[in-house]
Amino acid sequence: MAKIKSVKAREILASGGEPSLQVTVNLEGESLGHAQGEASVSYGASAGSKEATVLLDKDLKRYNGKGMQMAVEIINKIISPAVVGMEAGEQQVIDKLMIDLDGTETKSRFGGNAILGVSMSICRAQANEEKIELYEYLRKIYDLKSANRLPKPMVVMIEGGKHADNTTDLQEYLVSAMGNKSATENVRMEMEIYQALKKILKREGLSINVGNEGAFAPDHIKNNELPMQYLVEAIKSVGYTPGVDAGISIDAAASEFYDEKYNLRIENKILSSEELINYYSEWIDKYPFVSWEDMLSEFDWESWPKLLEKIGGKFPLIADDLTVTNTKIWQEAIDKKTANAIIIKLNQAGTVSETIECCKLAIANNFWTITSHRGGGETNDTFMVDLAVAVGSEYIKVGPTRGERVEKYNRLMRIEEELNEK
Ligand code: 2PG
Ligand code: MG
Repeated sequence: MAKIKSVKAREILASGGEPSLQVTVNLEGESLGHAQGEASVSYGASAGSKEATVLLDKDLKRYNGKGMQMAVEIINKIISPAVVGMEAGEQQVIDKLMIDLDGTETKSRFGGNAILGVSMSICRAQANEEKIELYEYLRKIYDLKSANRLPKPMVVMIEGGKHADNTTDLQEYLVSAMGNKSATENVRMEMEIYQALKKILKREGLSINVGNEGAFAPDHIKNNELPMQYLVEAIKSVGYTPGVDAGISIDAAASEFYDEKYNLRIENKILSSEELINYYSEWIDKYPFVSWEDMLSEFDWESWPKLLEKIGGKFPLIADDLTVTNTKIWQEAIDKKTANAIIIKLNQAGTVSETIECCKLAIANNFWTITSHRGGGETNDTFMVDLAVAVGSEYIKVGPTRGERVEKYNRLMRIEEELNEK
């Protein structure tokens, strides 16, 4: 056992060039050479309304009000004195203490960003102290029984919505690996498909500039269905079979185009929930889908069960903005037959312990977890990959290019290498 010696936070830059937080934790035990843990926190561009709060400074003279100096102060002056001296191995106790000290439903006092930064870095410090990999440590302390099956990549290939300008209304079109290939082979396949897609978009006269997540963000694409045709063509063009080697996933992030009705801007259509469900339904048997995510708004709960019924068990309907990695809301979603898979994002929950509790609820119900990156404010931290391995996520959802994204796939392949050497 080792006690926490110091906790120190600082402002860093996240992928969009705006601030985020990094936290460094040192443990006592000089003789063992001071284990240290460091973590940085990501945040989203199209966040769900019930996510843990991202505490921002609101000082308009710095970073347009998006600085995180207040969160840094809270960590250094309030959280640090409270946790220094505690056993770093008592992750659940430490997380609970921070939740109680904050005392609000959405961590609005300390900020979910502040609390999570401390939670993740303590976790890493103790894993380092025990000289085991982070995913092994998570399995150990949360008693996770998942096999050494690695998550498959779900790669954002085309992005629109809030992640790019003048492109699709739906936020993400993804290629999800299928079958039993190794993680490394899955990554290779995905990247070959990505490169093939580039050629197809060029041929179509569409831009190959990329959006927030490193996926293509073609300007002025004619409708919301075309990307799926391009993805199927791209999969085939490099010798893979759609529906066997790789399928298609969509994240509509529909809350972003909902205001009592759904506004499909690029098609000049304003649809009721029922009309949108019918619009989507025509795609069900037309494309090799692996999953659909947030096809309806988080403010349109009643319509979700209808869509789930339409899908009829052909593939899972994933909740993200709807359930925001929150065990209580996820339980409600399960009870009301609203969704049957969940996106997992550490910063939506705000502590490692709550994130894993939410995963456990999915595991107990035999539902997929899909551990995910964030849109606008991602960092180079790869904690989410270890988390996905520890809880046995079916997929990790991450963009295909840009350093902060490929870092996740590199970590996945590294874990595979380590497991193979065992
Ligand atoms: C999503 C994510 C990640 P954001 O909606 O699933 O792709 O986007 O982080 O902007 O919420
Ligand atoms: Mg989403």
